[in-house]
Amino acid sequence: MDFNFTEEQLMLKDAARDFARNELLPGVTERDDNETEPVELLKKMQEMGFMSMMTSPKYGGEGMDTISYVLAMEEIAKIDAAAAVVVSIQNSLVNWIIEYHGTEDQKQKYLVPMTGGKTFGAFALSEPEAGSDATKQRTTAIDKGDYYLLNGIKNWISNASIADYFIVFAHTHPEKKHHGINAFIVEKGTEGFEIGPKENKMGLRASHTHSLMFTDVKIPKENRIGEDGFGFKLAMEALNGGRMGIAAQALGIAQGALDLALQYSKERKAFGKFLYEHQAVAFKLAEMDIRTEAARNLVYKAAWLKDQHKNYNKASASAKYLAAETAMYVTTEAVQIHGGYGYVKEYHVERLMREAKLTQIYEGTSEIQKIVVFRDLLK
Ligand code: COS
Repeated sequence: MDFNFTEEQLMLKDAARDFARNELLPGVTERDDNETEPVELLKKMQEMGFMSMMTSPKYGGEGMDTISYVLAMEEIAKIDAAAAVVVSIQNSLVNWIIEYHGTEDQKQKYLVPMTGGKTFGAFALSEPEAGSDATKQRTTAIDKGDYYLLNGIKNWISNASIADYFIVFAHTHPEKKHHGINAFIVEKGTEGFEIGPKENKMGLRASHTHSLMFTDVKIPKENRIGEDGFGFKLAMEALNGGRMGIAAQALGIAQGALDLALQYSKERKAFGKFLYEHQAVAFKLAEMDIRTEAARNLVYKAAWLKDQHKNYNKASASAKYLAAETAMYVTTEAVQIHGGYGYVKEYHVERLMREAKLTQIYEGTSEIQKIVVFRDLLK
């Protein structure tokens, strides 16, 4: 693996860093306080290509590799993890699924408008009783000849407030267990499709999360993605890549907190010297850096494996696990180094700590990542 990044990769990283510092940073605390989604900024990011970094230029994307993607994701998440999650879901889940498994008609009808900046997409797998245990889908899509009839509820759906297109997983043949699950593209505004109220979350409050309700929603036959029964496998494969985006997000949160703690330790004096001159603080900062660097190496390795078209399932789960645990550790230490100031909003680290917690939960908990890794060990 080559750590000398190409000029193109570094240009994207720099563009993401500049956008995050200049456009996302002002107002990030206020948006978190007020649960305000930065819709205009997200659209701007779409116009700049951040929402379709890995999508082929044939469908309006940037055609960049996965290394570029994780470099950019880290820079965005350092400043605004709520914007970063929109980028991750759009790139790794929605665009990837339609580009790699959609029909040509689906790509033209749904992918091209999203890369073209007209709208966003969402990924709807989780249900009230099917989070980690994703095979237990209760949503059904019954084949009615010309269409599927969709009924059920989806939970914890990011991007729901800004998306026009939803990739929804449902059982078409419950008796076939996970082999009876399919994925469908459902358009916002379809009769019987309602978006529930926004969740009041601990962190990532500027990224809105909703439930979705489907009551006798008619889905055209041509909106099924892939072969009949391919839905569960599709969800798992999409999550293998999605976890890399969340790993990069967690990495950005960790690095962001480390940067803030280091800076603060050079400004704040206690007992007659700067905080960093106290060995207790210096050791903390060193450990925060060591762990962040270890997580970074796993994130890059997972991205590199994907770019080399090698199996990256175990690597992306490992990266997601380590980066999320590291983000939680580093942000907690960053709050500690800031003392009382760490517990108030103006220093950002308390927000980063709340954001870190979600990276241990969504797109598979830390425990799920260990299941994926352990199963790979048994092969
Ligand atoms: N990549 C590709 N395929 C996978 C896979 C992976 N990481 N994990 C499982 N599969 C496939 C298996 O190969 C199997 O396919 P076949 O039956 O055709 O051989 C199928 O999926 C079922 O696998 P398995 O029996 O192992 O499923 P389990 O119910 O035991 O669950 C876990 C496997 C726990 C790994 C899976 O349910 C999971 O990832 N859950 C978390 C889902 C999640 O992240 N939810 C968060 C919300 S989505 S934002």
